[in-house]
Amino acid sequence: MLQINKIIFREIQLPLKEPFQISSGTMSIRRFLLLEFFDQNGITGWSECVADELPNYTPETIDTCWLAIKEWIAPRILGKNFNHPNEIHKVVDADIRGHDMAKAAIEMGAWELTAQIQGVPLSRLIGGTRDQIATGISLGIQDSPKILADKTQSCLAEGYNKIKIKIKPGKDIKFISAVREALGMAAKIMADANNAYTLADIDILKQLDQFGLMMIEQPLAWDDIIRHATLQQQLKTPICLDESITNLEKAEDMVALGSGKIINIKPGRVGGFTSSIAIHDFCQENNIPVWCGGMLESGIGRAHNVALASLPNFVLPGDVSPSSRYWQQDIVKPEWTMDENGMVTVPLDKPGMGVEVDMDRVDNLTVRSETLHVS
Ligand code: OSB
Ligand code: MG
Repeated sequence: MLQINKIIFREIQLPLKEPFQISSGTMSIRRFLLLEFFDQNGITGWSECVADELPNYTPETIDTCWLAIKEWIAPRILGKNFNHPNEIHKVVDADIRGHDMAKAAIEMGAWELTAQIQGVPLSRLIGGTRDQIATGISLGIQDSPKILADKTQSCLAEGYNKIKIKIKPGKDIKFISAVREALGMAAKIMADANNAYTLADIDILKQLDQFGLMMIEQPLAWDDIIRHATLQQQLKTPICLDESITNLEKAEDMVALGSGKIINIKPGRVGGFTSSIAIHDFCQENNIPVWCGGMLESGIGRAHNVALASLPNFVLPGDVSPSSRYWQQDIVKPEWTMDENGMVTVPLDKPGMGVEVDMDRVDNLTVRSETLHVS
C-alpha cells in the first residue's frame, strides 16, 4: 500500500561546466525542481522534474510545473491509497491536458518511494534486467567544425559509446563532415536537430546520408509525426523521434506511418515510468530500438534514467553521461561515474535509486521551497 502524505518542493540551481547550446537556445545555469516524498510512516523518496527554465524544448517550464503539480496534480494523489505506482499515471492524466513533465515528477516519485518501501532497487521494480548501461555524450553546438572535431576525439578517448552532435541550419554539413574525418567511418555518431529544419530543407538533410550517422534525431517540428514520415521515405539515415513522442499512442502513430525507426525515451517527456515502460514494450514487439535521452539532469533525475535504461530493449547507448560531464559537484553521493568502456553501473545494492541525496548541499543550494501536506 502506498500513501503519500507530504511533498516538499525545492528549487536549486547549478551552473553547467560549459554552456549547452541547441538549435532552440542556450543554457548556462540549470534550474531544477526537486520533489521529496513522504509516506505515512515517514519513508522518503525523491524525484526531479526535468522541465527547463524556458519553453524551448517542450511547452513546459520549471515554473509551469511547480504550478501544475501544486494546484492540480499533487492534490489528486496526496493522502490517497494506491496498491501500485502503476495506478498513478491514469489518475493524474485524466482530464488534465499536457503537463507531462509535471505528471512525471509525481509519478516517478511514487515509484521511487515504492522501491524504498519495498527495499528493492528501482531498476528491478520497473522491470530492468541490465547491471550496466552503455552511455554516450550529447555535445552542444560549437563555434567551429575544428573545435567540435577535437571535442569528439576526446570523447571517444574517454570511452563514450556514442557521440550525439547538435546541429542547426548553417552548422550541419561542415560540422558533421569534420567529425567524420577526425574519427573515421567506424565511430558511432548521430545528429540532433531539435526541430531546426522543415521539408524545404530536404536537400541538406539528404546530404547527411553520406556520413553514415546512426540516426538523426527530431529534424522537423517538435510535435510533428506526418512530415517526418515523408522525410523518412527520402532519407537513408534512420530518423529517431524525441519531442514528438509524448505517450504510447504517438509511438504507435510513428510506427503506423513510418515517421521514424528509433525512439529516444525520456521518462519526464512521456509522463513517467508507466508510460515509458508501455512505449518500451510496444517498441520491443515492433523491432524499434530505444535509448534513454537526457535533460541535463542532476544526480537524482540521472538515477531514474539509469534505472529506466536497464530495461531490455534499451539497446542503444543513452545520453546518460557521468556527473562530471555536467557539474563541478553533483547533489548525490556517490556521484555518477562511467568506466573506460563508457559503461555506467546500475546500483543494485541499495533500495530505490541507489544514491544518497547530499542534504547539506541541497539545503545550501535551495532558492525556494514549499511543502504540501495531506489536508
Ligand atoms: O534534445 O535530447 C535533447 C538537453 C536538453 C534539452 C533537449 C535535449 C538535451 C540533450 C542533453 O541532448 C542530453 C544530456 O542530458 O546529456
Ligand atoms: Mg533530442
